[in-house]
Amino acid sequence: MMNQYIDIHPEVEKALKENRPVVALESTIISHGMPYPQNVEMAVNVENLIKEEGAVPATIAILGGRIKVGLTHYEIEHLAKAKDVYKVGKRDFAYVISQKRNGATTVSGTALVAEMAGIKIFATGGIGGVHRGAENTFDISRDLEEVSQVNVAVICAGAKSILDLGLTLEYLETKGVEVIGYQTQELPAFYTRESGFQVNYQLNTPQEIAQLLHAKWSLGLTGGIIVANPIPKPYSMDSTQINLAIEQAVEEAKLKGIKGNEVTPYLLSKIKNITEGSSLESNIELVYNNAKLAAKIACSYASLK
Ligand code: PSU
Ligand code: MN
Repeated sequence: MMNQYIDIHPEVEKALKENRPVVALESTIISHGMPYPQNVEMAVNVENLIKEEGAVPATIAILGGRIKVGLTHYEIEHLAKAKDVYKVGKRDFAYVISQKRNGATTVSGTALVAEMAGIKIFATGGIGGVHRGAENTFDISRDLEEVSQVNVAVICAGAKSILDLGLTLEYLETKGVEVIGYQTQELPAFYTRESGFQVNYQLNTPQEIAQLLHAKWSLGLTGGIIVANPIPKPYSMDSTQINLAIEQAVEEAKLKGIKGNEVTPYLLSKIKNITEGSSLESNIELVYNNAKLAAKIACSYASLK
């Protein structure tokens, strides 16, 4: 046992020992990103898709003060239903653990635990970033800082335009995080395949992404990368419609004085209501798409070592 506060699921531990591919998954998306019961269905399906690709899923969360790397179905169900779940990034771990509470890890929290466990590949929906108006609010997600510090590749569908995508790219550049477009030169914006912004580099196969990771980490260039994987065409939303919904949600959050770590969950649920649920369907499909790509990258990476 590498740390007295961490429980690694036996299947995950075995895979890690044998250098077999493992994909980390976050839990904020379950507890604070989607409503019940769609959240459980999504979480279970994602794990199955990763297994079908030949990798081992490891959903990460805190239960009763224990960091769990790999959850049982019962634990996923509990996390999806419970109301007393903290949203956990770096600053929240010590409190939630020492007080024996439940916590759902964000991209930053999950990346941190993945690093502790030795998991290199992590699939999610979207990452946090620099919020619009950050020049006044200083609201910049811990996700960016954490990804720049841990040796973990994050596979996502880009970032939502609830964020300032231009500033988010600048921040990542400062931190030395490369943004790789999977089969695209344009940064996808979560619900849509286009954003008007360019990625740093386009790569077209999981093998090439695994080779990039190998080169980066073999050279001792610490930190993660972002793989931006566009939402599949049949589920991508109309830009005008989704951007109107986002504008409206951002405006309402401002009027209501929503702040800090409540901003992102508030915006997500508002956007879902405004689009009458169609944003939720898109959100779920893009997570599946990212999980499959992440598993393929993990398999390629494992074969390189
Ligand atoms: N984007 C989504 N769904 C989510 C999140 C982001 O489309 O559930 C979650 C992720 O866990 C991400 C977190 O790490 O929100 C970022 O929150 P904040 O902006 O407070 O850093
Ligand atoms: Mn924030």
